Amino acid sequence: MSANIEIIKSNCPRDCYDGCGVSIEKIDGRISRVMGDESHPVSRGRLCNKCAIAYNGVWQDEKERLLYPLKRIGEKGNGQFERISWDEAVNTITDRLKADIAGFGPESIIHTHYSGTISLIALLFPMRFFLKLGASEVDPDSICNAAGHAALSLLFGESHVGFDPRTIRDANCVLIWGANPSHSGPHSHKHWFAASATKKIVVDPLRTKTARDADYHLQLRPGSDAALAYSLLHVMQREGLFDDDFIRQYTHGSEELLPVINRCTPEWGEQETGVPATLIEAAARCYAAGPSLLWLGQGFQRQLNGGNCMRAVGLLPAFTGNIGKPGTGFTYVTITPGIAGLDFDAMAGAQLASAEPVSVSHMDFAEQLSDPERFRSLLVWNTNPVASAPNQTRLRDSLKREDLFTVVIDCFQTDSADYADIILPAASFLEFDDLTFSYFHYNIGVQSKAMEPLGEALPNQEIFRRLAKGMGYTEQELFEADEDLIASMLDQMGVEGGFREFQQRGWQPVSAEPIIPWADLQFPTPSGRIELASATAEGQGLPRIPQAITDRKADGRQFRLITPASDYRMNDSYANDPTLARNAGEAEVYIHPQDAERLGVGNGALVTLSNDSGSLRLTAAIDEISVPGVIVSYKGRWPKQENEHKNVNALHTGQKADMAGSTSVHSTLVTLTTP
Ligand SMILES: Nc1nc2c(c(=O)[nH]1)N[C@H]1C(S)=C(S)[C@@H](COP(=O)(O)OP(=O)(O)OC[C@H]3O[C@@H](n4cnc5c(=O)[nH]c(N)nc54)[C@H](O)[C@@H]3O)O[C@H]1N2
Ligand SMILES: Nc1nc2c(c(=O)[nH]1)N[C@H]1C(S)=C(S)[C@@H](COP(=O)(O)OP(=O)(O)OC[C@H]3O[C@@H](n4cnc5c(=O)[nH]c(N)nc54)[C@H](O)[C@@H]3O)O[C@H]1N2
Ligand code: SF4
Ligand SMILES: [Mo]
Repeated sequence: MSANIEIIKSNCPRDCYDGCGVSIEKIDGRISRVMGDESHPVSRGRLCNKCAIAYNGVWQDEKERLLYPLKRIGEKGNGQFERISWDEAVNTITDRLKADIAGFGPESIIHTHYSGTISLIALLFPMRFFLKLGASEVDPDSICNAAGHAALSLLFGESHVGFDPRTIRDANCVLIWGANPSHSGPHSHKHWFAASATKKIVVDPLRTKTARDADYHLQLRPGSDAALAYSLLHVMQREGLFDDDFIRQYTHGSEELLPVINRCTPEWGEQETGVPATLIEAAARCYAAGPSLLWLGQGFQRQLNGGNCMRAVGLLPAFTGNIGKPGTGFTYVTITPGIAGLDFDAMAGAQLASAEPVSVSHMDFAEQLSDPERFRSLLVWNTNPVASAPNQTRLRDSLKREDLFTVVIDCFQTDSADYADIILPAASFLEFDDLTFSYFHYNIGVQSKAMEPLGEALPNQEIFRRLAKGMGYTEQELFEADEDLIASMLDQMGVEGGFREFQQRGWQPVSAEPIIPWADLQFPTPSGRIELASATAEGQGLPRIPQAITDRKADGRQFRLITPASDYRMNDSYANDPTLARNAGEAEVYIHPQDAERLGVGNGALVTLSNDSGSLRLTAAIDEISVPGVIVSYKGRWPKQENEHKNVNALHTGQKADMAGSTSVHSTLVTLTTP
């Protein structure tokens, strides 16, 4: 008898620039392989080397997945649990939440969440529950990209609308500033960036694969981005490369910046940034000649002056008129469904909020959670803060509080789940229908159910429907069915034919022809122009104009530790996959040969990094990826899989960037000692 082979199209809902098309092969009703969708323009038939392994590994492995609701039976943190029913779990949680509300108010309940999945319903629907509840929230973007959003909003009035990558066909130059798509968006790197015939400039303190594939690599010292941006502007102005008409008509406040631009010669820039003046000149000419695309990474705003850096780099398109025309513009974190017409606020239940929720930065979370007067209950979903958040040691101490009631919702038994009173098992993206998007390219897609949820796992949205029922809520938005949510979102985004038909296609661009954002050159700022100088900034206690400043340099005893996206890890998702763990090897720190020689550290030696937040032992890898004074270790390990049950976030101090209470993780300073 011949086997019955079926192919189901889906898309990857990880927090990744690529948003790959997925093809799920089923033989006789069982998933035999999860692969890349050959028709998808970004992934072109391949998943990344992380998901190709984990989607065929731990995601389908009953021994690795959370299967049932669990209640804690041991000490907090030691991971001993016993199975309970969904009814018992829901009742235990809602009884506690009701008691907290009655005794201490809804703000005493806090939830933390991020982008474990970004499929739209699983990402947004749970917010309805929390807004109705009136719970406090850990500001999600403060762990990732909040400073950049705040900075771009000051300049352009909006930060979620980026260039359409298809317009690279009209560009002569692509400038990637502080992103490393060779890791963080590997298909976009390969097919969009490396394969393009445009001139390529990369600004990164590390010699990443993205940097190696560029014509010009400006290997600046971390935190010197604003100085570099100003010296690029100096060269452009000196050589008559500014678009004076554009500046006059569409920008506000340029005259306030000119004296600074005049001062910032490329020779000064070389001193401040370490980038040779001749390279600054060449890059300035290349970008200003245009049409040029500017990819603003999330990496470079994770610095103490990250907001200022983003404001300064955002000046480049404004002074050169590289915006609003084919082959120009910038991208940061583009919310494609929003461009297609999706009302995010309504999906996330904004109408259910009776007051603005109390918001706490991730940078303050560990400390504030230690206060019993402030927070009584914690719900963790779509995130694993013990692995990803700052102040790891402090956070663990707070999570150990006996009087804190903690619920963790995840697909896997993470380090954070080990501290839960109740664990709820989340269904994976293979197990329910939804819609997906990318925050780089202009496609939206389906997420297709290809198997029954393992054990008694449920999608986030169903979990929150059950909790809403347990709370006695009656608003219909809290119970809307997936089919209706999907139909409504497709309708808003103008996708024709319904979900089943969309599943046959798998994905589609939000428009047949590339979209040119800001073509009308109207910007949603107070002046309607690009605000180079900003009264709004001043009102927020920030400088009116971006400052030409540089972060302190590491002083010879201290190192600047950068912990960016790893090729082997997707944040801290599925780090429990044994094949991936083998491929990732042991945790290493990359040290420049000059520093290694000075300190007498050999390849493979154990070194200890320490600062006020903690210490971490890592294996030294002597490598020229960085500049002297800068060391690198990749993010995404599960503490419990490491020797000391810690990862790099034991060193993340939680010091805030200059804007939006955002992370400064790439500004981390450490001392390095040998045992
Ligand atoms: N040192 C250092 N630390 C960093 C960073 C850095 O650059 N350096 N980067 C920061 C950044 S940018 C980010 S975004 C954060 C990310 O940090 P996290 O939010 O912790 O990481 P994720 O891997 O996105 O997702 C977390 C969890 O979501 C779970 N999950 C997946 N699908 C579902 C689902 O459908 N439902 C539920 N309930 N859970 C699901 C996964 O199993 C995983 O455990 O880390 C930050 N931490
Ligand atoms: N494989 C993989 N892909 C991922 C993730 C992952 O963990 N693994 N995480 C996802 C998430 S949540 C996010 S937010 C994105 C992040 O992806 P990116 O936006 O690429 O950000 P990072 O990886 O943090 O850092 C990118 C680059 O910024 C550089 N950088 C650090 N400090 C500075 C500086 O001071 N100036 C400049 N110019 N550059 C600097 C780093 O050296 C690094 O090469 O990736 C997503 N994609
Ligand atoms: S994590 Fe990114 S690169 Fe990997 S399959 Fe998903 S979308 Fe593609
Ligand atoms: Mo992120």
